Amino acid sequence: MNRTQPKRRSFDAGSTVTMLSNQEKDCCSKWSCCTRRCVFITVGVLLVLLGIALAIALAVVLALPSKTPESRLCVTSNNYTGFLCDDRITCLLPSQVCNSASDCGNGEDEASSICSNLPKNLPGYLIFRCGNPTNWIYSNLKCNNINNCGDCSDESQSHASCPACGSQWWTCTPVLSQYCNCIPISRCQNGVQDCTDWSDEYVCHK
Ligand SMILES: [Ca+2]
Ligand SMILES: [Ca+2]
Ligand SMILES: [Ca+2]
Repeated sequence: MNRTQPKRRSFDAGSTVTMLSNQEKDCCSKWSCCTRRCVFITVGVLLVLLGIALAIALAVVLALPSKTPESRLCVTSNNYTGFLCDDRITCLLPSQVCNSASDCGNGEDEASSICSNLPKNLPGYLIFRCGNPTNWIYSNLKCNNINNCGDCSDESQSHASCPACGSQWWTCTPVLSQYCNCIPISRCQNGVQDCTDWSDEYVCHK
């Protein structure tokens, strides 16, 4: 006796999956019926896009030139605060900067970025403000016993904190306005009055 097996309803897994995927695709455009899988996909895509945006922003920031100028402060062989050339070795005296002579290998000591509006664009450590603040001198000319400011404020103890005249100088009130508190000892007993009290000719000995 032939028994007829009841026909089973075929189940096409592939078509079912395809059908569900299409439903999910439709759901992705409708938030109200969005499936959990759809949410995960959407969040994942957003995170990837955010990561790309952050990477681009970081690359742009790193590619930008630093706005902080590189320090050129250095100390010269005779202990003046100076200007460091691009070679990171040569240290110029302040008075060698913006003096119309190229002293650094690449001429960076005469660059218009620092020399175009003196002394405004010069680093502050290269200049000294005189008693009259509209006047200025290069800082290495302070306390050199020469009247560079014109009012001797660059040689005064009170304004410039200068030490006493050194051993190669004779302390007196000079006749010549180029000196302030002393004269070079080489001018003692030279037959010319250099001190108002004549001490350079009668007291000082070379
Ligand atoms: Ca120069
Ligand atoms: Ca001086
Ligand atoms: Ca003299």
